[in-house]
Amino acid sequence: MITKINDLLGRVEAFAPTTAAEVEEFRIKILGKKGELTALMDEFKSVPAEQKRELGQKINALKQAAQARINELKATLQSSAVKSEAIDDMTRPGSAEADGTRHPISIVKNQIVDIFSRLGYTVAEGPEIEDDWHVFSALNFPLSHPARDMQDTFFVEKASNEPNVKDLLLRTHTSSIQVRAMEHQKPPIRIVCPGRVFRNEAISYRAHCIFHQVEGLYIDENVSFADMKQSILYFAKEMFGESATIRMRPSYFPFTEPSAEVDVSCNLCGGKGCNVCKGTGWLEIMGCGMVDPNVLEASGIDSKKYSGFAFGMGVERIAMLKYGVKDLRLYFENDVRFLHQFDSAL
Ligand code: 2U9
Repeated sequence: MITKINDLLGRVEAFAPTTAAEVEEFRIKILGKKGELTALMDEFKSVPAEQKRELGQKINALKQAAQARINELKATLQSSAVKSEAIDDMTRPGSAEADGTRHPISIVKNQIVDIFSRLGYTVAEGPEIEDDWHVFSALNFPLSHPARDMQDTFFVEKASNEPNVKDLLLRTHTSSIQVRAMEHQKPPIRIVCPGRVFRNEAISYRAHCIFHQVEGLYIDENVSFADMKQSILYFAKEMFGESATIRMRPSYFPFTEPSAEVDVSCNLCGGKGCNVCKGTGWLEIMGCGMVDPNVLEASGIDSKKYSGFAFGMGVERIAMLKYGVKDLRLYFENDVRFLHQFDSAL
């Protein structure tokens, strides 16, 4: 019996298969119910008692060695099979990955910027974390204005009690970019300022605490309200179609005087009145006005020599009107089923 055990051990150690199927065949032959090792175990039952200890140990060692060898061979042959399959055919085409598409807010932001760049505006950008001066004081906001309140604006906690460290906040509009431009440039200034803004608002289908604006500023000698009206009409026609018309309603902003809200004729009903324009035939698209002389002076521009106009619009709102999106939160969820519906070419 000892010869049979040693012989089987030798064959297990020398076994060198090339496929996993050969290993399985070998396993059945040795360890299977009718296999050689099972037969040896049966034979072991009738060996004399004084040989049982030595032979029992040898059979156990053989069983363990056979099992370990078979497991090892299975693992190596399976992983090399996967590898050889992977490099099987170098000319096989790869699996197609779906292309991403540009986010609708980026598409519309780029369209707005492109339209104004055709009127000679250049793009200016600025920091999202700002100071009180560039967001409020330089823009003629009175100290009691509600926007300066914690309820409406996100303030950044100071890391130290240094009296010289300015109060920092997340910009509530991109107007701070225009203030910085006026501080560093002499007129003529003709800029569009796209960017993210932050307001402490409860999130709903029509409001979010983060949104995107594009604002514009044009300062030179003799810039008039008529120049502003014509520039905005050009924008409305480029954005909403040649048949678009605009109307202006008087409004109030601390940084412009006079100020106006701009409506565009509803492109869905052609001005007749529908549920999108709530029966009025008009859709509000932006605010605008002549830059308040106080604002020009605060940034070192002579308000006797120069005048200018400014405008501001929410990109989400323009995109909602253009694409008929009813819930603003969709822009922030990044669900590809929503995002893939917009043109990726822009
Ligand atoms: C400077 C001077 C004037 C920017 C302007 C508006 C009117 C306006 C809102 C539209 C919807 C913001 O996104 S919104 O909530 N904006 O109505 N913004 S005039 O006026 C400026 C900016 C900078 C130095």
